[in-house]
Order: sequence, then C-alpha cells, then structure tokens
Amino acid sequence: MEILTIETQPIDGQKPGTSGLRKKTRTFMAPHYLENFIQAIWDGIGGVAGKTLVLGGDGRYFSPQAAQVILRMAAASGAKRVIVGQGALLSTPAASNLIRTRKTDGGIILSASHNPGGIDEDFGVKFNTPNGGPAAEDVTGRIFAATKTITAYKIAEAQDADLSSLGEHAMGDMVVEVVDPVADYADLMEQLFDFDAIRGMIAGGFRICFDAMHAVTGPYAKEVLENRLGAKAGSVKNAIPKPDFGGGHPDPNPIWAKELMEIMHADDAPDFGAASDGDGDRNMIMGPGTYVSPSDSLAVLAANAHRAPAYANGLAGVARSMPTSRALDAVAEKKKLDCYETPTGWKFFGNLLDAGKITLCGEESAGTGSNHVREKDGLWAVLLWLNILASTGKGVVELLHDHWAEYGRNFYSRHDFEGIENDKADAMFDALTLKIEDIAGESFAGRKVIAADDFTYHDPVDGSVAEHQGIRIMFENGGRVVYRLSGTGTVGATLRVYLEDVSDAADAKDRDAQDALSDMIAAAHEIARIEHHTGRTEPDVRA
Ligand code: VG1
Ligand code: CO
Repeated sequence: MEILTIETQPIDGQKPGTSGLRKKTRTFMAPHYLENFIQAIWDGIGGVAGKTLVLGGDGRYFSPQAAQVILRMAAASGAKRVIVGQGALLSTPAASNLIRTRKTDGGIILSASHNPGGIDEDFGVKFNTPNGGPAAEDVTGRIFAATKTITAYKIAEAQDADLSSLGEHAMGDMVVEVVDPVADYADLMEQLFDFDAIRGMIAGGFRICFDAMHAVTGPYAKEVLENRLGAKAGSVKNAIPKPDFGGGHPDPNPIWAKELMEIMHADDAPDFGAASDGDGDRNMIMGPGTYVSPSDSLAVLAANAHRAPAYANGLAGVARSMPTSRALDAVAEKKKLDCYETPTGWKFFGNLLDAGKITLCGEESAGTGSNHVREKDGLWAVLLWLNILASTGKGVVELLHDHWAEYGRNFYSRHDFEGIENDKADAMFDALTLKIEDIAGESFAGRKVIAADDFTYHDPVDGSVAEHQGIRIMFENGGRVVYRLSGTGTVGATLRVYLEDVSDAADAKDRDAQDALSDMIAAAHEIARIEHHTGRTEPDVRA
C-alpha cells in the first residue's frame, strides 16, 4: 500500500463549533477540505499511530465517500484498527457507546445532526475522545490550531473498504472492522431499562408512534421498539435512513416533526409519540394532543429516573445547559441533588459525568442523556419515559400535569431568528453587552430586572473557564431571558432567544406557553432592540 504525502495549505474557518465542524456539503467536498480537517484532528490528538478508532455517522449525503477518505488517512498515519458501523452508519449515542465499550482511542462521527442533508445542504465531522464524549475545548483548540499551520496530509492509495459486509477487512496493516451498528446499543438499552414491564404495557394495548424522520434512528427504533418490545409493525415511521432525510429537516420539534404532530393531535392518537434527529441524539416526546417541552421532559425524567433499573439507587446529581429552563432545578432542590449549570453543548457535561458528579443531564434543544454514554441519546430518553409510564401506570399528560402540580410550572420557549447577517448580529450583541452593565432595577414590559450577565462557566472538575456563553437577564418573580448565537449553523447567524417564566398558579397547566410568556417576549425584544438591529419582528422557529 503506497502512502502519499499531499501538499496543502491552511483553509480558513475550520473552527469546530458547538458540536464539531459543520459546513455546506459542497464545502466539505472541495479539494483538500475534508483531508485538511482530518489531518488536523490526527495532529491535534498526537497522531493515530497504533490507535483504534470508531467511525460512523447519520448516513447523510457524502458520508460513504468521506468514510473512505478517513479510513485511507487513518491507514496512512498508522492506525491499528478502525471499527466502522455497517454502511458507515452509527447513531451518535451508539458511536459513543462503541468508543467506550471497545476501549478505543476515540472516534469520528460524520453528521450535521438536525441540519438537512444533500449536496446543497449540510455536512459535519466531529471528533470524540476515549470517554466517548465530544472533544472538550482544549482538544478542539489544538485541532483548530493545527488547521492553521497545516502544510501536508498523508493518505494511502487503497481500494475502498467494503463497508457493507460485516467482519474484518485489511487496509494495508490496518484492520477495518465492520460491525452491526445497532446490536451493542440495543443490548445496552436492555440492561438499563425494565423491558419486561414496557413489553407488558405494550402488550396491554399501549400504542406508540416513533418518527425516525428518515434518519439514523430508524434501524435502532425498529429493533428496540418493534422487535424487542413488541410494538406493532409500523409503529416506527420513516424508518429507512436516507442521504437527504427525505428532503426534510430531521429536527424533532413541533415545526419539523409535523407528521408526528398531526398523528398525536388526531382523535385516535396513540398513547405516546416520539421523534429523533438526524444522528439520533435528540428526542421529542408527545402525549395525545400534548407536546412535552424538552426542559419539562428533562425535569420529569430527573424526578422519576429511579423507577428504571439503571437509576434505582438514585442520581449522583444533575446538570442542564444554562439556557435550559430551571424546571430541573426545582426537582434537584426537592430531592437534594447537586444541580450544575453548563454552557450549551454536550462537551461540557463530559467532565461532570466522568467525575461521577452527575448521572443525568440535558438541554432545552431536545437533548437528554445520562452516564450510560457521553452523548445525548434520543432513544434512551424515549425508553426512560416508557419505563416510567409502565412503572407508574400513568399516561404522558397525567404524568406531566402531576409534575407541574408538585414542582410548579416553568413556561418555556426558544425563539430562533435565522440567517441574520453576521455583522448585524454582532452589532446587536455589542450593544446588548453594554446595555446590561447597568440594567438591574429597570423595568421592561412591566417586569423588573434584578440581574444580568454574560455567562462564564468555571468547570468544577478541571478548572477550565469558558466565557461569553450567552447573555442572561433575570427578572423579579423568576422570569428570565437568555440570548446567544448558534454555533451549529452554516449560513449567517442564528439568534436564539430563550424565554422562561415561572408559575405555580392552579391554572398553570392549562395555559399556552407562548401566551404565558408574552411579558418575557416583549421584554426580550425591547431590551435587545431586535427589530432595530436585524429588521426582524417574528422568529422563524418557536421551539
Ligand atoms: C445546538 C443546540 C445545543 C446542542 C447543539 C448540538 O447548538 O442549541 O443545545 O448541543 O445544537 O446538537 P447551537 O450552538 O446551534 O445553539 V446536535 O443534535 O445538532 O448534535
Ligand atoms: Co443531533
């Protein structure tokens, strides 16, 4: 096998964001683009000679070609073995699990998650460390530094590895081990949850609808929900992963999971509805006629996790990303659990999980997970819900209402303003940063501000500091507005405005969240002067 050293030059903008490097697919397909970034990963982690890696992704357009390039580059740099999901498929949580259980040196996940796929859509590459989690900031910093000084990369001249057939294949001295992407993950789920109880509930007539959105969770959900738990055939919809996700956004929220919304709002709605995203790490939970907001879902899971075998001894602690609602904090307070507040992105939970400080964590963006892997995990969240429903005998809506009655309700919504010109978004944040300096005491939309800051995270495990993680404004009586810019988009800037207000009123369960948040929405616009800076009055997405 001949090893080629190809001369190259640094390419601008290869800075990993909230979750890896995400760009337009055509950008990744441009000469040297992918190769430069992969070589920078190898350089950023001290090379791959003698190492074992995991490789897979959500199956989006360009994944098969990218996988072959990465294998040839791993072989050229002396990797010992690469464990690849058959067809280059691995959901993000399944990849995390393999990285951990096979005691590897990390892995590469090919995904742009919930972003659409296709030659004119998005592609992404993420490196996960041996703990199974997304590389922390020090590692991504070294990778980014390497992209800026690269002069050459190494790639082997080899035939494509046959990723369709299970087993070991040779690429020079490197072994390409093709594994069933589903089996190990499904076995792990069976260890964590009471499958007998869930099976019994389903056999008793409990109906499920899971929308895989033509993305990677299809085969996982079919195996677990239909084959192992007995949900009737067809309970998993859009179950075959497609390179373009059927032309949709594989983003499980009320806007993009429209088909599920319709099914769950119909007269004969199933008892439980769920959806996942492109790479299988997000989840959306629904009961008949009811969407469970991700922040509420996280709180309900934290309050009830002990009903599942894996968490029967209770939780070590919990964590949420800063913009996630404080519904979780209410549970932690009552149950006397430590509750950590981290910046957005799963990489910040890794240290807390590794150190055993937390067992469960989540984000408002439909991500929930636990110490079973080091990524958020969509199907895991679905199974924990099912386990809780089976053990309490309650329905989704009853469980949610009982939760609010016990802990109060945190009304919550995120408003996204997409495709804003970068300079306008920056100008808005500059003005906002100045404004919050002396905002305490002022009132907006009739609500008084008690504090405001630009969130800085001090990692309690390794002492690292992450600054500028979002501007938050706290109001009297529990209201809160948070502003940040997305780190996963590929075009312009996406402004995210996170809105929260607290109520323990008896009629809280009947109120519409957007309506209940009208003060916070008005205050958010007034304080940041969103229309003045961006020209926008209405968000593109209300999640
Ligand atoms: C978004 C979400 C964040 C999530 C990240 C990756 O990031 O807000 O909570 O961790 O996506 O999720 P941002 O920077 O765009 O707000 V996934 O499912 O895209 O890997
Ligand atoms: Co995802």
